[in-house]
Amino acid sequence: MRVIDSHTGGMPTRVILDGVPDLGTGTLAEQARRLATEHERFYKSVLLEPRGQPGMVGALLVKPVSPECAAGVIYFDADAVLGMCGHGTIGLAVTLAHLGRIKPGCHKIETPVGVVEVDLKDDGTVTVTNVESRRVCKDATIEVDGLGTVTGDVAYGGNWFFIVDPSPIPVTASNIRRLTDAAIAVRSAANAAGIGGEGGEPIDHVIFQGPSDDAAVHSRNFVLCPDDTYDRSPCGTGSSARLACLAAGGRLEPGEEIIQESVIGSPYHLSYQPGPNGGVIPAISGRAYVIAECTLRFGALDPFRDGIKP
Ligand code: PYC
Repeated sequence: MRVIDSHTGGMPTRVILDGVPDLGTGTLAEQARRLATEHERFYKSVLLEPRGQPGMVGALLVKPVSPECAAGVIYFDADAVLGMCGHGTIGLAVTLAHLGRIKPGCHKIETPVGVVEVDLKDDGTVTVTNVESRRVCKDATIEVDGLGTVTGDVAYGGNWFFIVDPSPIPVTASNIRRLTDAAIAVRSAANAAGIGGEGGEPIDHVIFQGPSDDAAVHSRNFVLCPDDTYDRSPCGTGSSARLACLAAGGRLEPGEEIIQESVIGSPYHLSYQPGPNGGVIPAISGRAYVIAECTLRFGALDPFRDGIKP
């Protein structure tokens, strides 16, 4: 299986070029469901150690259903198939350019949750225009083991987020272990309380927002992913959900640009335009770098062929 690895603000993406199971026909959402239910062993084996690394997101290239799209992609982490992935889309654009499949300019990419657009600049900066994002609940209150009462917003940005602002724990790299444990507890409590999307979708990511040390930066975030790793980037879908909350709260005007940094200090430039259904259309700008081109091997005698299961 040939793959190309990149990182976006430190967050790895593995684009899979070939050697993948047949996901059949139908929409990308249907193909993503098949990947999640019928090929769990396969997709986890691509990302789990020793073949993969913590935090890594896989990007499975598929034929787009919509002919206007340059590519179709299904993202997944080591625990779940994702609706969308912002850092992965920045990594994908840089990888497709590396392969000579796209040139600088605007390109549409099809994902299970809809068509997104990438604008690849000559200097390698990529702006992702994401699917419409929205806040669905303000100030939901939950009781969390070890933290007490926690209040947060529920928002959609291509995945489902519970956003706690301000964070109960300072958002610093030295606190990553504590932040991870607290975010796992928040996600469990939110899901146990039945808090999630309008259609009953569970919370898959948790965000803690805190201040940055840099006056030019709007805020710093910590983002917990479904596989219990943290996002090294500021999380494109999480930043989209955050923009929806800022817009709904009247805290950011359309077109106004802010910088969001991750817990390790990686920046994204963010802005939005009003969406057709009352939400926002987010624009997320960042950079990615290709770091490896390799062939993955799955030896029949390898006791860790499927990866080390946590
Ligand atoms: O950038 O949207 C994102 C993302 C989701 C999970 C990891 N990164």
